[in-house]
Amino acid sequence: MSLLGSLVLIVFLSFSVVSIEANFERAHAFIVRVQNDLKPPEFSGVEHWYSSTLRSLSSNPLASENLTTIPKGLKSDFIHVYRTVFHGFSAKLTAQQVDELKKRPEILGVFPDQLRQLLTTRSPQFLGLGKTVMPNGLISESDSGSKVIIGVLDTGIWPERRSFHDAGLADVPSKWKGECTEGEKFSKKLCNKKLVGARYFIDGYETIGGSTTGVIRSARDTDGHGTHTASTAAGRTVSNASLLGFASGTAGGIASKARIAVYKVCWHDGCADSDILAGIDKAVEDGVDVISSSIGGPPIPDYEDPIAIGAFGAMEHGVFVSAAAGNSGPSESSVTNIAPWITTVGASSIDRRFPADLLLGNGSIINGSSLYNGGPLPTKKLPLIYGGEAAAEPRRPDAKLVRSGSPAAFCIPGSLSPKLVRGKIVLCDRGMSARAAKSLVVKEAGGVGVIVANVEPEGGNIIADAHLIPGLAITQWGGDLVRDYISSTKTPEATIVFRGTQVGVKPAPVVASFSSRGPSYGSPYIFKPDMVAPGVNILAAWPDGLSPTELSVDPRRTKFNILSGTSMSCPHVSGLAALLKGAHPDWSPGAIRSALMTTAYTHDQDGKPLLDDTDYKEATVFVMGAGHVDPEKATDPGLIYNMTVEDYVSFMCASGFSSDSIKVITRRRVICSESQKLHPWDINYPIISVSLDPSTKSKTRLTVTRTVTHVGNSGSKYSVTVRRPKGIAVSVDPKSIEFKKKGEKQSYKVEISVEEGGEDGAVIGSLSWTDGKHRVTSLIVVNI
Ligand SMILES: *[C@@H]1O[C@H](CO)[C@@H](O)[C@H](O)[C@H]1NC(C)=O
Ligand SMILES: *[C@@H]1O[C@H](CO)[C@@H](O)[C@H](O)[C@H]1NC(C)=O
Ligand SMILES: *[C@@H]1O[C@H](CO)[C@@H](O)[C@H](O)[C@H]1NC(C)=O
Ligand SMILES: *[C@@H]1O[C@H](CO)[C@@H](O)[C@H](O)[C@H]1NC(C)=O
Ligand SMILES: CC(=O)N[C@H]1CO[C@H](CO)[C@@H](O)[C@@H]1O
Repeated sequence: MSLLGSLVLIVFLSFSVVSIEANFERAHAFIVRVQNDLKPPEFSGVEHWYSSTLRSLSSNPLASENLTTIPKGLKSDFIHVYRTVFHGFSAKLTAQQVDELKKRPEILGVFPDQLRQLLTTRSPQFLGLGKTVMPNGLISESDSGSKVIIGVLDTGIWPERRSFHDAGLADVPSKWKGECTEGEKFSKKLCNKKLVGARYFIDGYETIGGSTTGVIRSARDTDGHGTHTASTAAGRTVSNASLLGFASGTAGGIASKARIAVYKVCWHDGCADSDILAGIDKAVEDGVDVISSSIGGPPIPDYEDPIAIGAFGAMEHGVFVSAAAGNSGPSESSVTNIAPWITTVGASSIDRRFPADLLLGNGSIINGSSLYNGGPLPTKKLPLIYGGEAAAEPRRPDAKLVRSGSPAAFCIPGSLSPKLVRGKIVLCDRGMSARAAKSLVVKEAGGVGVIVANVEPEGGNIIADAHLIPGLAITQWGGDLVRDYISSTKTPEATIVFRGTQVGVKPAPVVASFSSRGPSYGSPYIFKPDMVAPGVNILAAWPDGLSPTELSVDPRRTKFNILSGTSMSCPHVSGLAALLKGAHPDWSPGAIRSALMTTAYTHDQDGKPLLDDTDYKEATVFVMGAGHVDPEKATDPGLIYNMTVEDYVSFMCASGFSSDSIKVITRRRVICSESQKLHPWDINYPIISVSLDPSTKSKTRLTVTRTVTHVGNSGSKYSVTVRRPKGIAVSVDPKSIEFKKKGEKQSYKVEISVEEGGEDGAVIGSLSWTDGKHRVTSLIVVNI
């Protein structure tokens, strides 16, 4: 796990323990899944029934004299009641009450509420919404998603930004049933034909004990994350956008006419599951077509994850759910949001950078990146020191060399000695604190420049920041070289040259080292992330009153900011899904994902394999799923691998989920025996994955079945080509398929077997169906 990842985890753990103990003794917030069809007829509605159930529990919190411990603003027995994608409620319960509830026949599951986190890499960084992802044919075919509504679950919105104006937009689609909830600094008038709805959900967050200091009780965004993601997915086109002059040009979201509905579920300390679920529930009830959720928690089994369960309900209603994969890469199996019916998005770079060079005293030039907008440093070199050797605490006499891992090495506040740092450029290791905060620490200690160096395993993923003093970010290898240089001379010195914005950078795209990876804990047959999209250096709208570094001492204000994270890649796919839905209103969420996956590319602009900036080796299927999204091709994929609710139920049966676990997800009884004939590898997912074992005779060959739906307008004939995984034989039957009309389905079988001399590990190949015009590609992954 990355240093940043462990820091977040530590903060999260200590936070939840403290809050539960301090605020609520032993009672805690829970989400309760109820089987609604068991409601006795004497209750007029489910809420009445749930309420009666709660009041029948021993030491009911509302019935007791400790009523005062119920948080302010919690007016009823419930935190939330869920009606659409999830049946049940959330409430504050003691352990005893939970036990009592679990014994009741109608209770399908009781989940402790918890906080999840936003998935930016938290510090200002990069690039603009490049032309790389602006699909022209798709834009016109879908009318930029004008009839589509995207529900954004995030920190709210800054509605006055130009990105959210509604000039020239058609009327709000008639299916829209949502509302613009009034609140602090947010009047109903702020909604328009672009921002069609805005709600906020804070009761779960308050119950769990999240900090409410300075909180604005409305959908207004005081964090920036939600404004950024909403404008990435669906911001209007705004000319003359830039961050402090960087990445200047026209900024626009992917689906620039799609409508935005905001569900503010995230607050200062994170986002409570109970509130996220309330957001999804309302969004689907309101009539959104796409849900965009750049929020993540630890990966947990689907039937224990209320968000995965809510997303299942959304999928049943035909709503496409796209979610961020997480920023805990490059650790293996770090991917979050792993439910098979969620589209999980990893992050890659685009072809725009902000180059800055570090010139060392011995003549070496190290390439870096920066959004520093102040004056240049003198060309005459300045003294250079490593933070690890400039600690404020007394230095041990033997501490000659590099003290990596110490607070001073990371330039943590208060760790640097002003005496050692004054007038110098300071090398700080990335991690343990926000990158831009390091420049503030150096500045306060009297330093004149800062170098933020990646440490293992961040590799080549350099994130540029709008530092408060001249500063730049460099790679892990650059950092090693600078430390070597510092220890090789008595008078280390350096200077920094800033080179503005550069486009057309190669190679691009490159998968970001922070992007969370598979294999997924969920299932070896579903790949997470499913795909990658731009998530490095993304320029999008930013609220008033916040600096680009998010540091309170930073006086600069800007209408756009540059951020990185899978938080930024998720809304790219949400916007693409809106365009695809606009062009093809009858497509299911599974069809939209299939179109994005079978047309994704695994090669960069020069035709070389996509790289992973951890080590600049080839990105594997566990890092990028099917590959990088290609919007133009996705609009006309030729064939799709559709997935229905029944497909997912069969898959859960075939994967060995118990009927009870499945019932928790589906809300209805499922008898598995019927569908168990299916093997989990037969799920109609656009990547084929099997496990074979050359040493066990019965496991050296497998047959996989897939069904394709023809979505082209006229009849056509497809034939298959196979790129065999190393040491594996693949045979497809039939080898060609003819379709007479749109909507026709055909199945094919793939026999996969191990040949002599197969290697251990995962070997990867692919099969493509082509009709001369389309190319429908599925990766084949064989685990040996
Ligand atoms: C573009 O933005 C810059 C800085 O925000 C401003 O100084 C300039 O006047 C703007 N130009 C136009 C044409 O709006
Ligand atoms: C480093 O930067 C210099 C000057 O900006 C450029 O000429 C050179 O190609 C860069 N090297 C790499 C490896 O990007
Ligand atoms: C500068 O010093 C570093 C570290 O000792 C070394 O790797 C590099 O080659 C040197 N550069 C030149 C131009 O000598
Ligand atoms: C896929 O399946 C769903 C659910 O059965 C259906 O509504 C849809 O029309 C099918 N085809 C496509 C292209 O989505
Ligand atoms: C009925 C009940 O639970 N009373 C408790 C209320 O809270 C105080 C402490 O805050 C306890 O001492 C009471 O037993």
